[in-house]
Amino acid sequence: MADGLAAAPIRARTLLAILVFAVALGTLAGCRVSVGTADAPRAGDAEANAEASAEAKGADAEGDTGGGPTAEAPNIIVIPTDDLAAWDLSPRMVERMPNLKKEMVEGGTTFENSFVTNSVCCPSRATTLRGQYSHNHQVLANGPPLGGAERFRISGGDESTAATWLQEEGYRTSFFGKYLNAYYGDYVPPGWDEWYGISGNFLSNSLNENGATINYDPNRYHLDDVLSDKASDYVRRTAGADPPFFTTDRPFFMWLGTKAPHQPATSAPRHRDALEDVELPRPPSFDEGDVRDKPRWIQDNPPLGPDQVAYMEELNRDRMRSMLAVDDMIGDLFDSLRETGELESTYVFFTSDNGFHLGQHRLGAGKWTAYEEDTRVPLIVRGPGVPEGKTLPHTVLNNDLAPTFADLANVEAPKFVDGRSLAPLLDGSPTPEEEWRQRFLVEAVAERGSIPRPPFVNESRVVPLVTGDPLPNDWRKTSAGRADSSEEWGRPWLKALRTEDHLFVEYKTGEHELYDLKEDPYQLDNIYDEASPDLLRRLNEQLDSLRQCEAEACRTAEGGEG
Ligand SMILES: [Ca+2]
Ligand SMILES: [Ca+2]
Repeated sequence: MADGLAAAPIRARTLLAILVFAVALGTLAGCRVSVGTADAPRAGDAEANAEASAEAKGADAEGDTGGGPTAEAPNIIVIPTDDLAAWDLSPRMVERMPNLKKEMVEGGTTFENSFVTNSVCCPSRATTLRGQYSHNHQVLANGPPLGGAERFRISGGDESTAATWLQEEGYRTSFFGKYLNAYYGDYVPPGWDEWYGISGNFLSNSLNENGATINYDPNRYHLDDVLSDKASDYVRRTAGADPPFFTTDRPFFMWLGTKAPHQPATSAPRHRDALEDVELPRPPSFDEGDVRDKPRWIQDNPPLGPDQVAYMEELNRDRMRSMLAVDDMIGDLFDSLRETGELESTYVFFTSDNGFHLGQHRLGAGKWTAYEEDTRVPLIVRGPGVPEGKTLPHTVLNNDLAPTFADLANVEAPKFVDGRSLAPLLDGSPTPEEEWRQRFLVEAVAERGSIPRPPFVNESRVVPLVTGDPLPNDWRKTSAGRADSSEEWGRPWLKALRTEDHLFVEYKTGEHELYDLKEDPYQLDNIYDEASPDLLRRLNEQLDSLRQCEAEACRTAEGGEG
């Protein structure tokens, strides 16, 4: 609470000045300076708040009641890391990230069952922005023709996102870091007042800064540090201070998308020698011994070789090292929120765009599968009224973020949204788990569906698979190497149903996987062939009701309220 004390008098004073002046001019009625009632939990000194709130309510009675965020509407910050899996954030790793631990884990609520519905960067990011399954926003892959930032733009997807919804209602909006894949050039998507998007691919060290590309010399600048400085600077220069006369203290919505821990997972120079003792986790699914139960694209992979394992050890350490700069970023961001008196009126969401596998089921380093390793992502939320140091077991999705931002901002989300607001889970009296979502859809297109038709595979053109990088040495023997069409190259097209108890995967090849997650959380034993007809019928029905669902129909098919 101490952090909010400095801010409250400023806000109260500002509010009072605006009211007095507006009333004096007799212009309050019908004007757009909104000082609505305080629905959202509010920061700081209770007495000052009550006073300000009473003033606001009084003004409301004779003034404008619609449009624009209230003076007490919260700031919202979302931090989507890139490729950070839920399993990456082990208790041990959290110990190594003191700011994440203190500000988010101890200061907020951790969702223990948080998933993405399409475990690859670009589709997932479009989902986070629009609150839709990828079959509805139609950004299906990282690059053209099935995905990429350009597809999101051309299809009009970027014209209605959480950013545009909040901006239209008076929020200030700012974007820092990674956007959708294959984003470059001077284009600034709608909805963002300030834009610092990484321009180029995952190796890029360039930012499009409000239309002008700035190249940061990687020998001098660590890009996640640059993003951190820009984000904290944004808070300091725009928030907390007395607004200019005639204007309200408008809340902000911020996207702060890190490069970490995505490959090449370059750490900041100060962290190059850190975490020497970190070891690659080896769960029971690591280098899975018996893969006869699995579909062909897994069966084809030979056991992991020593070189592959050594590579993964080093990559894992680099990934975690790169997260240390993110921890510093969180520290600086919270410092800036405290200094400006904004902390107690700010929600912060820490998450990731997809999970990651590293040796599980004989796969190398990658994502894009329906396995738990790839779909489970961290989600930690801190903000006004959000219980501190708590965990929740509810099944939540990246589909839910955009409608949650809208709800917290008291803005109506469009009807097309498939996800549901998490606000009812954040107020200390969460919806009972049995009344919440019971199941959801995971989808993914064939991994290399976009590369040219045969002869498309040859020695010089082999591209590492996103599902498992690097390829085994004898890649020609894998289903990828044997594929005679681009659609069969890599992991085949899939739709999967995830229930509380089961993961049920249907591939375009006609193959299936079914895991009893209560008995077999590491997905070692595919029981599809021995499952009862009743169970299969039920799972097929549930999958069918989700595979092309839209909006309300998705929520109905997922079960539960919301
Ligand atoms: Ca990613
Ligand atoms: Ca097995």
